[in-house]
Amino acid sequence: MSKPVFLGLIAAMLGLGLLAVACGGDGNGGNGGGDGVLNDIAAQRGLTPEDMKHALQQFVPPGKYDDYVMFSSGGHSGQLLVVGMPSMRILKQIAVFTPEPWQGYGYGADWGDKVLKEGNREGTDLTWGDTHHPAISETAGEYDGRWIYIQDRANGRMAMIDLADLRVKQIVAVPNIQTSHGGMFVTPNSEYVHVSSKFPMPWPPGTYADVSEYKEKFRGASTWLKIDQATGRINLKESFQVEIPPYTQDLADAGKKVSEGFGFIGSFNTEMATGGVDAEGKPEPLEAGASKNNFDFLHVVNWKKGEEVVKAGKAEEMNGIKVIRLDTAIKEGVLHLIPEPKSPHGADVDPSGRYIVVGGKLDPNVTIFDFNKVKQAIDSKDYEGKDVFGVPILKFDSVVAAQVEVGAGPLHTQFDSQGHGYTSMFLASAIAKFTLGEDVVKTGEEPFKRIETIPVHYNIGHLATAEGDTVSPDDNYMVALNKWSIDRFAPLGPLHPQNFQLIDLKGGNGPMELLADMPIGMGEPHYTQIMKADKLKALEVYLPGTDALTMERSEFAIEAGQEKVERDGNHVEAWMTAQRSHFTPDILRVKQGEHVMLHITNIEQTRDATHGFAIADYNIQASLEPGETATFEFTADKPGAYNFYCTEFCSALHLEMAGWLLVEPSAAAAANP
Ligand code: RUQ
Ligand code: CUA
Repeated sequence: MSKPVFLGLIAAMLGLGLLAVACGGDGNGGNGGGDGVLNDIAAQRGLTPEDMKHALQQFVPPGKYDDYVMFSSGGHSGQLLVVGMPSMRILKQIAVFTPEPWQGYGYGADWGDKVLKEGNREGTDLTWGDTHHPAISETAGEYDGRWIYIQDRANGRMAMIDLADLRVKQIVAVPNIQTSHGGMFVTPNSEYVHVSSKFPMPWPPGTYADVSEYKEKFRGASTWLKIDQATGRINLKESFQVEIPPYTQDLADAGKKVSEGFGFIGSFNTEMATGGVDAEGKPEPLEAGASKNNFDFLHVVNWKKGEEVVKAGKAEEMNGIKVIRLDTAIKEGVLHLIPEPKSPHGADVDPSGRYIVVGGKLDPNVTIFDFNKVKQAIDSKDYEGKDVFGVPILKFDSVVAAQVEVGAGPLHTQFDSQGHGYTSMFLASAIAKFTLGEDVVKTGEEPFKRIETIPVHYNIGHLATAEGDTVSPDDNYMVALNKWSIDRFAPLGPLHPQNFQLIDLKGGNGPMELLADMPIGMGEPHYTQIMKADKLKALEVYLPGTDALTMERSEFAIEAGQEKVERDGNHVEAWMTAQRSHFTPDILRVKQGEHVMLHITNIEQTRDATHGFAIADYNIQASLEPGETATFEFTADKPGAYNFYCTEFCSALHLEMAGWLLVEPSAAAAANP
């Protein structure tokens, strides 16, 4: 909603008698006019004028679109959520790592089966993921609405979703890592999407080591996955990794503008604790061992230099990806460390690219590093020493810009375009707003100062401003992603939903104001990116005969009238069409044990004319979007007369859109029923 319209609405609302409510009058003086109606509703529902104002700020009338789309991770659901903002309505769940029946993902159609299968590391059979940090592709540091990437925190994988049709096209098991955390982020022109390991694993990968040899044998990796500019897919051959020490690598962000070409990865557990017992044999819980040091390390990775090192042939191929080994990374100046206090978590780069804000979970300050100083220190080799692996450490005092006391448990920081940072505080259940350096503060406020704090409900993890990870954030909305909801919703059993809260930023001029709660009852919606809705330019229908995986015409696509069934020995292959309200052919006769391939083209070109395809007892269910061709392949091992039907309510005769798969029992089965 544009500002003048919004202000007009508020003025109209106030004119309609809400001021009278605020003043204790009844506002019902009219003779049945609109003023009385609004006041009656407010009185009946126990709403304050503030509630009414917030409702108007968030309201999107029926049939109107939201200003923004939020792409939110679906946490343990393994999926990606699309939420409209400011209405905070879930618009869609996109299947990513977990089979999803509505979209027919992982239930027999070739698109999903191929993506899920190819995304499995050798020897694994995963059917879920923990979606964590989504990253929209960027051009010149702005979200460009082409693709979105998201990682599987649990299994060290990542997925690419094409925003042309909002379907996942590729899952990559990232080599040489087991769990993932830092990133995903894309570089400002989508050259790479980055993901790093969370917990280190024995290296070289494929070997076994006990955690008693943690320091010597375990390693992490910072992974730079090359994005194919035509398709958005990852090209592993042109990707590379940087081997990093066995600290627990944490949040990461891409340099931009002045810091373009660099990536920043926080870490904790530089103590390299593993749980179990300490050096003297006394029990030492992992979290205690990992929180002893006053400083951990922010990793500074020069990815442009990394590219050169790979080009110069100084990287080793390991499991299908080029790896810059740790000693090479040190020698070539690809990796530097900066001390960061105390059990740090978020590492976020501001829109100017100059400031890197780090939140230390056990420190009430955010620490703000100045990239200009970092660059200078690297160039002049102004080191305080090296870590135990020989990685040079920059001097904290020569690269820090400021520390700002924000409150208890600072985690993540987002930004507006006015030179403010907003930091989530898990322990304080609040967001603090502060100023960055005077070169970016546009409001005349004193630099590096806390301005205000707003409580959230409760225990916030990430937060996101509109267009928040770009070089030009919008200053209107922020969403708090709260881990706990406690008493905010009806009692739903011991497992509570999590809570998104919509906050009004008022153009960066504050005070911040809480507008709405939104329960999320599926997994932990971990992080979100919020993009202007008009950047989403999705297809309305596919071109006739499109294979949703390749986005090209399927070799199995047919037009109406070309339907056929062919047999070759034990193999039955059918080319079918789906159109309101009929499958052609609608009777398929096969013999028990035969290998069956069905190619079904939805020959519709009408918006929203989706058909489903399900066969009883065969665990087959697909969604065939207008124009799509999909293939199903199975062995007709269960004899019987099976009904197949369209699972999408597509037409008045949708219930009649059905047919038969007749599986004639084999002689042996018939003789021995
Ligand atoms: S980070 S727990 Cu996004 Cu706060 Cu992973
Ligand atoms: Cu096609 Cu229902």
